[in-house]
Amino acid sequence: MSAILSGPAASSPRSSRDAERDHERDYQAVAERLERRAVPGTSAEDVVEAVRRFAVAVPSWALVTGGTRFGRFPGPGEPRTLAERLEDAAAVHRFTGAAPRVSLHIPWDAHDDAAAVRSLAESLGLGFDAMNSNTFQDQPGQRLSYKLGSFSHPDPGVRRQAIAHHLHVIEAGRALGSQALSVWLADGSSYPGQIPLRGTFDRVRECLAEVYSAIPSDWRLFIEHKPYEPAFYAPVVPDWGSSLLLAQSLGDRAQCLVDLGHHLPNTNVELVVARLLGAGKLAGFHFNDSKYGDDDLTAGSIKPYGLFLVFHELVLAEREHLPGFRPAYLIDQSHNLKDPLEDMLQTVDQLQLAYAKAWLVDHAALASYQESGDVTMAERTLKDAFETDARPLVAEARRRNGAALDPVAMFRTAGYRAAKARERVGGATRSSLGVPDDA
Ligand code: LRH
Ligand code: MN
Repeated sequence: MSAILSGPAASSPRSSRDAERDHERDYQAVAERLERRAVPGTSAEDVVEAVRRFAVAVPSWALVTGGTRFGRFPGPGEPRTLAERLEDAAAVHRFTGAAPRVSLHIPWDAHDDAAAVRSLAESLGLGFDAMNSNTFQDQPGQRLSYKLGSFSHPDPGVRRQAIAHHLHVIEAGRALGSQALSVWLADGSSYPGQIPLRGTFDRVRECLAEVYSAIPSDWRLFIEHKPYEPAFYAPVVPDWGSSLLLAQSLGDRAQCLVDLGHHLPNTNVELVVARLLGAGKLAGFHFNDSKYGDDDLTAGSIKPYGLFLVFHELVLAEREHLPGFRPAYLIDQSHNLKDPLEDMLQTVDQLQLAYAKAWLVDHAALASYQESGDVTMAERTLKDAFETDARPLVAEARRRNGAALDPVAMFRTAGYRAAKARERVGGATRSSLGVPDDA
């Protein structure tokens, strides 16, 4: 598979041969510069092979237009069923070579024939990553409401119902070959005095302990913190500290998942990552970007240096073979304006790029400047990697993985969306968040 356009700015489409030749020249240029730089472990070949191993899971819920409470503007040809969502997830892998797994959300991806879903996924070259539970919405016919919480709810009946839901999600995941349960709770309060701040946390710990005891021995439990929304005063799990307390109280296979958008403005997220890595409790990530709140924008679109600094902490841990280092890389975005698949392709590209740049860091020099207190040179060493144009390295990694030099260009040239628009006629696509269509 080869790109037609070389570089997003290209005004007129170029033949794939032209694009290939441009790519080879760009690759040679950066390979020559890295050779001259002669930093062990950071040659073009080293970085390309590292990026070839990088993989991220696609969230099923971001394959349709998301929307906000003010509206949703879906486009033509969006997936209407789990099968069509798997088809589109497979397209992300085909165009990028780096998205071999999909992460499902129950009941948004509820299905009654797991064997059929599993064999369809396998036929599409896809596996299943973490399963996501949902006690932040009431389902039709649900006996007890989660309006005032789930695991923290004052009514033990609601807590039991929420535990039963999680056991159901584990069963669904076991049948699909998933090995992780990811739990984000909307539990919390919007007014002072509404809930007992310690009691609700204790209830959550007790319920999570029951769920933890039910996960298969080769599974992990991911706990996701969030500083606000829909609770606008005191979420029960607002920050990494609360998540870490829970994970440490549950056991080794309970860890903390970092959704990049779940931090108050100006939070040093890479520092949070370093703390969780140091505690051996980093589950992994929900990658996205944000300017203000949980905006769920394209990763790297607002704070690319911040994303690089997160990957710098991850590559440090990977190179040190940090014990227990097995981060799950997942995307969690809500695509409101762009084509959901184009947004996903851009996202995977940005993650590959941040990872490649983190591999380019001259770690030995950085460590020596840090030890000698040479602040300027320590910072410059990081910036040198970040400011290196690693795009040809990432494109080359994709090419060697049988994917596109430029996934978005290939997606457009292939006319994937137009073909789906012709195929997928009728039957509403509904946003997972139940946002009404403005179409
Ligand atoms: C909560 C969250 C969580 C998902 C949901 C779709 O904001 O990040 O990870 O379950 O988005
Ligand atoms: Mn998330």
